[in-house]
Amino acid sequence: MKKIHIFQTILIMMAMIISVSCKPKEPTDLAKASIIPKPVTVSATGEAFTLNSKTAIFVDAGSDELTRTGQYLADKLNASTGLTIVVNEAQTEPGKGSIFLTLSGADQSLGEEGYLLTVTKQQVKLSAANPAGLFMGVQTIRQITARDSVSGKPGPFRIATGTITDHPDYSYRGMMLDVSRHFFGVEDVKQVIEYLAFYKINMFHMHLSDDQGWRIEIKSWPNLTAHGGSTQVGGGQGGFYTQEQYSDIVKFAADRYITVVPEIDMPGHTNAALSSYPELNCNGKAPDLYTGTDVGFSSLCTKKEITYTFIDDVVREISALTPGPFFHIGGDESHATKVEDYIPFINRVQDIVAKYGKRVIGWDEIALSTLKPNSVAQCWASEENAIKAIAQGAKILMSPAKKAYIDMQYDKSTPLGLHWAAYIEVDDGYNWDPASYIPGVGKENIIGVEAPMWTETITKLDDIEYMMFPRLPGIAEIGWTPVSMRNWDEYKFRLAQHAKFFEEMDINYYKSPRVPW
Ligand code: IFG
Repeated sequence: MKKIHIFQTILIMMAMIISVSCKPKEPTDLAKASIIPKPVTVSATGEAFTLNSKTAIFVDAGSDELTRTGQYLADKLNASTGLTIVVNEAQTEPGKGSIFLTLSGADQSLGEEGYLLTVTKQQVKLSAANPAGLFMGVQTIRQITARDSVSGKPGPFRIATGTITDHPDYSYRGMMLDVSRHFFGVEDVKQVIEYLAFYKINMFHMHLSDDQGWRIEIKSWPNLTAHGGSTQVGGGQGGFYTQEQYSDIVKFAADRYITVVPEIDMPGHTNAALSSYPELNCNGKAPDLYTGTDVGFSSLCTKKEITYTFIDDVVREISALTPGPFFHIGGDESHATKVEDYIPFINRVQDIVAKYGKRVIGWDEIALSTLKPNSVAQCWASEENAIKAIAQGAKILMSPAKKAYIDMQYDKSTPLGLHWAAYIEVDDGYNWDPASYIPGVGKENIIGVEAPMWTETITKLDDIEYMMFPRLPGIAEIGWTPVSMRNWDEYKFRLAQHAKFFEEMDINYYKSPRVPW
């Protein structure tokens, strides 16, 4: 055979091998999809639904809320696939090739945020008893839509067929962002909220005041932001949210079924307020603004009536802008407040918060006071305080600094963060169970988990991303998936698969050596 023929034969064989190996691997095993948080039940049927230019989303007719969720899914799928999926109102049961979001036919036992996802070759059907459940299911659809089209043009994209029945273990799955030590503008905050939605986080706690900055406009006390919001750690220009901007953040979060929890830290961590109004100080003198990172040196004057007028105005104005049930009163590290003054202060502040219809959350030191039965102690440092809190009938929000503080360095080489509590590598942040972390504090005492991001060393969105990822997905799974179904040696492979999502969302994540990327 002439050489040319041999060469041609080899070329043809190579082309065949390449075409077979490049063919997107059919994602036909739904049980192998890398979903985080891990769903409660998944059963695969071994085929695939194909998304292409004919795919359309249908939602129950007559619901702006469902149309908004449908459009959210369309926008996300179109952005990642290049398709142009549109949203229609379903007058009747949609047919072949549809993605159907509906509130009918779902089991009420799935609760507020549960959903049932049924994928066949013909249709993707997402049903839930409540709109929040549909939104949670939408995140699952985003995660199981394989984007491995190598054709270079949109589609086809596939979703493995089967059924997912899912609902969260805890009702409070949160992240806190400290916008006081360093201020972050509305767009950065919205980007963080967008990331949280992808992992079914449903609570966003904003640490709005501290020694270094007051970050929320209070119309009756304008100097809090004019003066108290004018700087930050390191002396930068700081900043603050007008009430309109705060409301914009609240709505952006609510559209993603995320509830904002505002925190005004008191009586300690109040230098910015004290510097703004001399009358709030026991000696009538306003201290300078503070741009360092010490804690525990400031205290509102718990003996002065004007202090409670101030707090009443602040709680009233912020509560009026906050649809969520919680108001966080801080209460941590009040080393400059005598305990005999701290206790009646917290008691009185709880009454003020209740007057405005909100439920108190506070760092675990508030357990020293007489907690209202529906108050929540956020456990960060003291197991003793957690026990004191539940002894009073209060609930616990689990944020142990040694496990959940995502401002902690991963290890001693991490360029950002602190390590006073611990170095927290990705497996350390995943390998714990809130319901057995503190002896005597069981699941029945716990409303959920939250990952605080303190920002003494965090100055920009890239930094937030680096410390959030890849630990935040682990916190999300701890809050959603039953501990009996959680195992680091299995989770780490799912997490590794999420690198494609981090890259697609342009997230500056830490490539931990503990994860098999
Ligand atoms: N503890 C302080 C925070 C912050 C943190 C940094 C709490 C409740 C250390 N209080 O955590 O203000 O400085 O890791």
